[in-house]
Amino acid sequence: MTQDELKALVGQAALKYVVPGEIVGVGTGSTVNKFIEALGTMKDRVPGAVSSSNASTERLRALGIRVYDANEVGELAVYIDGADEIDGRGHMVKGGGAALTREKIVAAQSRRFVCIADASKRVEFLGRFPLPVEVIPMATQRIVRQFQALGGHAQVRMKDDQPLVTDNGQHILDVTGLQIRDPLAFESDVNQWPGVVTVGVFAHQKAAVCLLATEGGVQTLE
Ligand code: ABF
Repeated sequence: MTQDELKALVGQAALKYVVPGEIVGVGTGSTVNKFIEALGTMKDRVPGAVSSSNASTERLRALGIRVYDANEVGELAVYIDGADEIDGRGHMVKGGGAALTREKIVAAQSRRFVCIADASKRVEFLGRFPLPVEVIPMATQRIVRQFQALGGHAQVRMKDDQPLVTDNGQHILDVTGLQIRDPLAFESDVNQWPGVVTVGVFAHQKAAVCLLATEGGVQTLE
């Protein structure tokens, strides 16, 4: 199977976690795009979605799925999103798609995080994938030095020769060279640094369920 087919498989498998009659939290990325396509087939059974990015919002609306503002609704039953890395305890690195802040907000508003990914995302320890961190531009160079002190190397993510600007008007640092052995402590620590909007470690908002697409089918890790 191609990676695209694996993503489609797991996107389809996530439908069984959508609660009929309840608004669903929807993440961002190419795996989630497959889930959104699948969600289109049951759109008459859900009142709508809360989305974690402008890109997902556009796709949802194009399928006729209503998108609610997070402030218009209360707790969501389920949030379905991808990841860049996931460990055996459901801790993830996210933000390769630059939507990590809104992803964390919608995840925090949801009772259950269902992570959908292909098997290449499963790791023993987080840190191989460059860690995305959304930052207030004024604080960038100080945060770069703080990561340097931890043995990391942070670079501003660029797009068309300019720093990429997120949906929230901020910048992204991608940090290599980190070994994140204690994701909960790491997330809490970096969150305290002035100018950090969101660190891409999702340990406090970890996945309750991970659907992993493999050649042999979809594995469910709980
Ligand atoms: C989002 O999309 C992100 O947090 C993660 O960075 C990315 C995974 O994308 P893909 O499904 O395209 O690999 O879930």
